[in-house]
Amino acid sequence: RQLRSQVACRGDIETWNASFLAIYESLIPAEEEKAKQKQLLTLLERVVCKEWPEARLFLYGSCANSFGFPKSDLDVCLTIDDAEINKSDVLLRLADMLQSENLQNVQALTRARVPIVKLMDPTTGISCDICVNNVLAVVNTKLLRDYAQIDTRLRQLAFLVKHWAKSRGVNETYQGTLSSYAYVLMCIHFLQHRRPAILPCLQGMKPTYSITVDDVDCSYFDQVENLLGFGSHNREGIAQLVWGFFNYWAYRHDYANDVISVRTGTILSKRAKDWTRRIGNDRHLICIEDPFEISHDLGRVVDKRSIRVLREEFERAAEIIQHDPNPCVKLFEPY
Ligand code: 3AT
Ligand code: MG
Repeated sequence: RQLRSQVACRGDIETWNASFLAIYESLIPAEEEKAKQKQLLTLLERVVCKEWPEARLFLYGSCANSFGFPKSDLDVCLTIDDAEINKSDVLLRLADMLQSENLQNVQALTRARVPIVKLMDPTTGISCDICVNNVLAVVNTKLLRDYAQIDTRLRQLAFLVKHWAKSRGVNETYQGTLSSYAYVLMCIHFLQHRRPAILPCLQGMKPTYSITVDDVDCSYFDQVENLLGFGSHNREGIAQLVWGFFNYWAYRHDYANDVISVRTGTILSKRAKDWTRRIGNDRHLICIEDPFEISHDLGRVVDKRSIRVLREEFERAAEIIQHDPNPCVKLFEPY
C-alpha cells in the first residue's frame, strides 16, 4: 500500500512491473541448456554404472530447483545404497574413471565440508560437482522446485533477489554472506507471509511425500498441481513484492529475536531454538532455519562484519525502490 501511494505520484507501477519482468526473463536459461545438461548426465551415468551398477545419479541445486541462471554448474549427487562405503574412496575411484573419459580438470576434493569430484565437460562447456549420498540436498531441491510450481511470483522474486545478491557481492558464503539456497528460503518465507498468502506451508499440510534421510523426517504435501490457484486472492505484482522483500529485511525483521522458518510457515524465537549465543563459529546474527535439518541455521556463516554488509545492502535496496525514479537500474548496479 505504501509503495502504491508513492508510485501513484510518480508514475505507473505497471512500468516497474514490466521492467522487473524483463530482467527476470533475461535471466531464464535457454531450453538448449537442459539438453546439454542431460547429455552430460547420460555420460556420467554410463561411467558410474560400470563400477556401481546399483548406484543412481540425481541432480540437485540450481540445475534442478527451478532457480538456476544460465550457465550454472551441474550439481550431481551419486547415491550408493551401502552404509559401509567410504566416500573418499568412492570419489577417488570416480575421479580416476572420469579422467579416462573426455573430461577436463577432474579433481577429487575429499577434504571439503561436502566432499566432491569436480570436472569440466569440454563438449557441452558445463562444469560439474559430484557428491556422494547427499540425499538431503536432493530432497530440499525437490521442496524448492515444488514451491516454485505453485505461483510464478516465487520464481520471479527469487531470480531478482539472486541477481541482486550476485551483483552486490552478497552471495558468497566463504565471505560470510548468504547462499542462493538461503535467499530462496527467504523468498518462500516472505510469500508465505503476504496477506493474503501467496504460498502455503507445504510441511504443515497432510503429507503426500514421505522419506526419512539420515534420521530426518522429510515429509510434506507435494501434490502441488492441486494448489495452482493458491495465491490468486493476492494480486500483488513483482514490483510490490520486491519492494516488500527488501523493506522486510531492511526494517521489519527482528534480527535480535527472530528465526524465519519455512517448515512451520511462521517466525520462531531464537530463544526457543537455543540460538541466542555464539557456539564455536555459529553466531546466529540472521537466522534462517533449514526446512529439514532444523538444528541447521543457514545464517550461521554470517559474522559481525558481514551482517553489517548484508543489512546495509538490504537498506540500500529498500531505499532505491522507495525513492529512485528508475530503481531497476541502480538496484542491480555492480558493487
Ligand atoms: P547458484 O545458482 O549455484 O548460486 P544453487 O541453487 O545451486 O545456486 P547453492 O549453490 O547455494 O545453490 O547450493 C546448491 C544446493 O546445495 C542447494 C541445496 O540443495 C544444497 N545446499 C546448499 N547449502 C545448503 C545448506 N547449508 N544446507 C543444506 N543444503 C544446502
Ligand atoms: Mg550451485
